Amino acid sequence: MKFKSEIKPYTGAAGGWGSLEATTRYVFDSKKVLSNLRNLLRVNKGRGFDCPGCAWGDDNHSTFSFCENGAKAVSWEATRKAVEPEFFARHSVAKLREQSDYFLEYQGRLTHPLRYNRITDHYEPISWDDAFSLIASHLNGLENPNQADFYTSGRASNEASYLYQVFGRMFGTNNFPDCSNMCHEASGVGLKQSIGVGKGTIRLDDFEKADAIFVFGQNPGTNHPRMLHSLRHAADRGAKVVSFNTLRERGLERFADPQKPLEVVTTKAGRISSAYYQPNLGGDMAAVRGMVKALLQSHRQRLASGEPALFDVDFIAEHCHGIDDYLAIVDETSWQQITQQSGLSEAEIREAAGIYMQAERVICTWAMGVTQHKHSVPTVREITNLQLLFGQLGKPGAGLCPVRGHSNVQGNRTMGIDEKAPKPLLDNLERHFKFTPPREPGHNTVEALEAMLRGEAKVLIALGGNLAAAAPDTPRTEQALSNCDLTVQISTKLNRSHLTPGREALILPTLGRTELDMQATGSQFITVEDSFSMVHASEGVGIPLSTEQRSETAIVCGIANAVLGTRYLDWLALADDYNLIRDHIEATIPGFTDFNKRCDIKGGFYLGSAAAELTFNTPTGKANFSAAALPERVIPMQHDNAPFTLQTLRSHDQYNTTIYGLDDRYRGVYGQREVLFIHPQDLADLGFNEGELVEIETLWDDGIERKVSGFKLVSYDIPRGNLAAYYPETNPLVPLSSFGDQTHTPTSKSIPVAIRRCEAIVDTRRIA
Ligand SMILES: Nc1nc2c(c(=O)[nH]1)N[C@H]1C(S)=C(S)[C@@H](COP(=O)(O)OP(=O)(O)OC[C@H]3O[C@@H](n4cnc5c(=O)[nH]c(N)nc54)[C@H](O)[C@@H]3O)O[C@H]1N2
Ligand SMILES: Nc1nc2c(c(=O)[nH]1)N[C@H]1C(S)=C(S)[C@@H](COP(=O)(O)OP(=O)(O)OC[C@H]3O[C@@H](n4cnc5c(=O)[nH]c(N)nc54)[C@H](O)[C@@H]3O)O[C@H]1N2
Ligand SMILES: [Mo]
Repeated sequence: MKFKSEIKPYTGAAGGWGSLEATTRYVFDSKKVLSNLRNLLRVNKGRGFDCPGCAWGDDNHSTFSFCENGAKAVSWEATRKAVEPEFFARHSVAKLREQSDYFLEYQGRLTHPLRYNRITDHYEPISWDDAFSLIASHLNGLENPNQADFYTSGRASNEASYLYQVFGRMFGTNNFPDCSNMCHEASGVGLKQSIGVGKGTIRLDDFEKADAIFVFGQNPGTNHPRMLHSLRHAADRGAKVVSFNTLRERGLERFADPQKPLEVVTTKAGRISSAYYQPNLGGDMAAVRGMVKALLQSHRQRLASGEPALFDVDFIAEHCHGIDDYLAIVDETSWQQITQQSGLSEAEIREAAGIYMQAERVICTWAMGVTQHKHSVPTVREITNLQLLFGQLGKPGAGLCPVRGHSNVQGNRTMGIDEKAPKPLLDNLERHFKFTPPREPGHNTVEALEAMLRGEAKVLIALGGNLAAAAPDTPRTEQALSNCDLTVQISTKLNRSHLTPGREALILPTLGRTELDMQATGSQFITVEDSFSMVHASEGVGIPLSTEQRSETAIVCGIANAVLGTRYLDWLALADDYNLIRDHIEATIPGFTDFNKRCDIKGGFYLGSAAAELTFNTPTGKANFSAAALPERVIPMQHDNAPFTLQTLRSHDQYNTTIYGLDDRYRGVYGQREVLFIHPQDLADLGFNEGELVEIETLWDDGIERKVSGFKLVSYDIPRGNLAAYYPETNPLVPLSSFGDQTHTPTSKSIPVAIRRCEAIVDTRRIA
């Protein structure tokens, strides 16, 4: 395949023609056009299947409820291309390692269980029974169950992830590292401390009632395209959408609705953001603190002149704890520190505060621009502080909304994929299944990798995902995986993690969510939970490519049966009938009463949120203000001054480590991924030209060299001193030892770096 690489600014709106054209191009590229389209039409409809794209909710009213990137995800899964055993006979693992992630993905679906042969360096077919026995012999041979790690990526269904954690705990460990550890961990931790529940408080239709929506550190045009509909409709009826984003993101500026044909034809595009602020990387806590400082001043002025209070003093008195300490720290925080850290002027921050104050009902949303920093927990809590001051909880059109990533990552946590399992969950499992679950916390993702590096963790089982490419510090992550005695990847597609096998390794091919899941009692459906705590059923329709592929649920049951036998549970009976699994969920997880019956409710059922009902399950029984000082510096530093801070983000043509294509249309990048966005004046000061190639080096004092080279400079609307480049290519730059306080989330959005010109660059990887 040949790619023409060019950089040209995108002038259209997000959504619109470009979006439709790209969707159909992707669908028609794949060989099974008709069934692909039929699949698309059923996404999120009736029972149908849940879009494996993102965790945004469904409104259930538009006829075409899919977005361009959901369409890509579906058609990518529905490809009829297959990587069969002959492919692995032809290519050694060493040879495959020379290929790009794009090449690996493009080979198609995995169809047979495979076992790595260390002597030949090739994967070879293995029967399912032999694969399960191999896993059992490794796991049962460990000195201690904590030598095993059970990773989960957020696509796994409620049923599969529930059984997976039950199995892991019966086996004896709480080692459940998951993608959430690298993602929204800070939202869970921060919200739990502030409002007693680690989830958002709003529902999808709250967007129809909000007067203002503040969007922090998020790029919905690419990553949650269906959110653009909500933002666009809100903007159309006069609500203010205020964006805080380090980059100018096209999708936050204008959006044409591809689901309204007329609009597409006329290319009329609605403006989304009424105000757009570009803080420094990591500057959001300071920005919000500044807004509160300005609002506090108005509040006091009002009180002094006998006017009604600006803050919701009744709400604060009745529902909140810690207001005095918080306001004291706001008073202590200087404007100088606020403007220096946020990179925004006092005037800009006062303007944002002005918009906030005019709105009766406010929603705050956020994603990775907030959660992947060292001080992400206090940042999430600062956003919560702002909302609490104005009583923006427990009323329609208002609240807190961390916008999740993977389509079922929130459900995974609800189902107990949690290395720090809450006591009530363990108590319930103990009571219901009559075993003694381990009580000490297990490994999160960074701790699991460290344990593998030290040789303490010996077996890794991965229920989806691509740890080798998704985790930080690539060479060390790869070393960690290779150190294992056994790595097991339950996957749909070939990826980098298969190419860093442990001493022994298995690839177990699984069905995707769009596919028919036929078991002994008939076709099965699974359930998922979206960002708005809505649980709904999802049933695939596509005919699986191979009879050897198994559902994730069946694979988990097969492993558990081989390892534990029927001592606690008849695992194979559960795999035959997922209703039985849902009965166990009902018996052990709060909120799932009548689970099987409620799966028939169209659009799903709401799990409820205590905080949204103003019940705060915190130790104080109230919503807690957080009186944290601003961090000493916004980026984690070991050197005194790094010239630049780098964020690593997603392009339009990727789903995390899955690379669909090499374009990033809204940012005007075509046919390439190794680009570095930089402010034009920084470029000029360095004496570099646009298009020149540079080497990027992390400044971190642990004696390890971290560099990537051959990145093309692209001048961009970004604050000075800030840079941006795509993940996963830049993961070699993120130190494993640089993570968020209280979260262990790699600081993927704030890496201290230097750049220098690199002369010749030899690209050894081939595209296709
Ligand atoms: N198509 C598609 N959809 C996806 C995914 C995908 O890869 N592709 N991934 C899924 C997953 S797992 C997740 S977690 C979500 C991710 O969704 P996002 O969080 O939107 O993903 P990123 O690309 O990491 O974008 C981060 C955004 O925050 C901005 N930003 C970065 N740092 C800062 C900061 O310090 N302050 C502010 N104010 N802004 C900042 C960046 O400029 C960028 O716009 O999307 C999900 N949906
Ligand atoms: N530098 C940097 N690093 C990051 C981030 C960042 O912004 N910057 N973001 C982080 C975030 S937010 C996340 S969530 C993680 C993502 O980390 P992961 O969830 O581990 O990675 P993915 O790329 O989503 O996993 C893709 C693989 O999952 C498998 N797969 C796809 N669908 C299915 C399915 O239905 N079942 C099963 N069993 N397997 C399936 C395929 O084999 C595919 O190759 O990466 C994190 N890493
Ligand atoms: Mo994520």
